[in-house]
Amino acid sequence: MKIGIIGAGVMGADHAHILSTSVAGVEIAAIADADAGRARRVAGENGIGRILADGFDVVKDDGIDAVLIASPDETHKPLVLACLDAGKPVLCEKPLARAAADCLEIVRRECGIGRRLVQVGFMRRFDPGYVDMRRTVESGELGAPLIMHCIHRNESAPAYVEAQGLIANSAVHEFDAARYVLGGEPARISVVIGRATSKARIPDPQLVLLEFRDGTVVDIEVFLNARYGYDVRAELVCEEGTISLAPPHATTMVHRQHDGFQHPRDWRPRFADAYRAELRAWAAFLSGGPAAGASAWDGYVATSIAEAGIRAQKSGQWETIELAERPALYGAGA
Ligand code: ISE
Repeated sequence: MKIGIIGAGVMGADHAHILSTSVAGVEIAAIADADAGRARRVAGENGIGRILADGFDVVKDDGIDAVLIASPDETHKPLVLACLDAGKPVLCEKPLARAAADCLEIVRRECGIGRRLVQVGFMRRFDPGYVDMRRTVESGELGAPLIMHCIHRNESAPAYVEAQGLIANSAVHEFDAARYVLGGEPARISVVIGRATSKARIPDPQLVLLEFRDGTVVDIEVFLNARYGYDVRAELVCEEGTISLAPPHATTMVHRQHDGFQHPRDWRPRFADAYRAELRAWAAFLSGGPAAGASAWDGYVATSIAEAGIRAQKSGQWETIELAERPALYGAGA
C-alpha cells in the first residue's frame, strides 16, 4: 500500500516516522508541505522518495493508494472531500473539520459512496488504558458508570492559541474519549471559567462539564499552561467500583532527592503506543480489514460538542448539543 502524507509538521513527521519504522505492509510514496524545506527534511529522515508541491497533488497522484492528512485544521475538509471523490481511504488528524456543518458534509459524502473511507486521528481509542475502561463498561463488571473525571494538562500552549482552542483542540480529545468509554452521546455542556493562571494570556484552566443522555456526568479539567509537563488522567466511577488510567510509565527513577517519574513535554511520548496501534489498525484496514478507530461520524460529533462548548464558554450557561440523525453506515454506539 502506497501512502501519501500531507503535512510535515509535528504530527506529519511523527506519523512518517512510525509508518516507516513500525508498520508492516505500507510504504510512504510521497509527502507534501507548504514549507518545502520541512517536507525535504521529513522525506530525508524517513526515506520518502517524492516531495509534492501541494496536498491536492498527493490526493490526485495515481501512485498513491491512501492519504494521511496532518496539515493545518482549515485544510482538512477540502482535502478529505477530495480523497472521497477520488475513492481513496484517508486518515485525517483531528479535528475532521472546524465546523460541525462541514463535518456533516463529509459524513453525507461518505454515506453517498456507501462504505467507510475516513478515519479520524483520535488516537486515544487505541490507548490500552481507555480500551480497558471501555471493555470494563461493556462487561458490566463495575455496574453502571456514574461519573467520569478527566484531566488534560499541557506544559504550555503556543502563544497563538485562543480560549476557543482550549475546547476545539484539547478538550475535544476528552469528548471523544468519554464517548468511546461510555458508548453514548452527551446531551449538554457547560464551561466554568474560574481563577486564571498568571502564566497565560487566555483564561486557563477551564472546567468543562458534559451530561450524557443517560445522566452520566463527565468533568474535564483542561489546563494548557500547567508548566510541569504533559499529563492526562481519567477515573471512571461506577456503581460497584472505579477504574482509572494507570500512570503510563514502565519505570520510576531515584535521582537528586527525587523519587518518581518524569512527565513528557507533549503528547507524543505519552500516546506513543496509541499512535502505533492507530497506524497499524489503519494499515490493516487498507489491506482489507475492518474499519477501525474514530469514524467521520465520530469526528462530526466531537466538533458538534466543541461548538456547543464554545457557546457555553461565552454564555456561562448549559448549552444543548444538537446532533443530526446517525446514518446506518456507522452502526450503533460511539
Ligand atoms: C494538540 O493539538 C493535540 O492534539 C494533543 O493530543 C492534545 O493533548 C493537545 O492539548 C493539543 O493541543
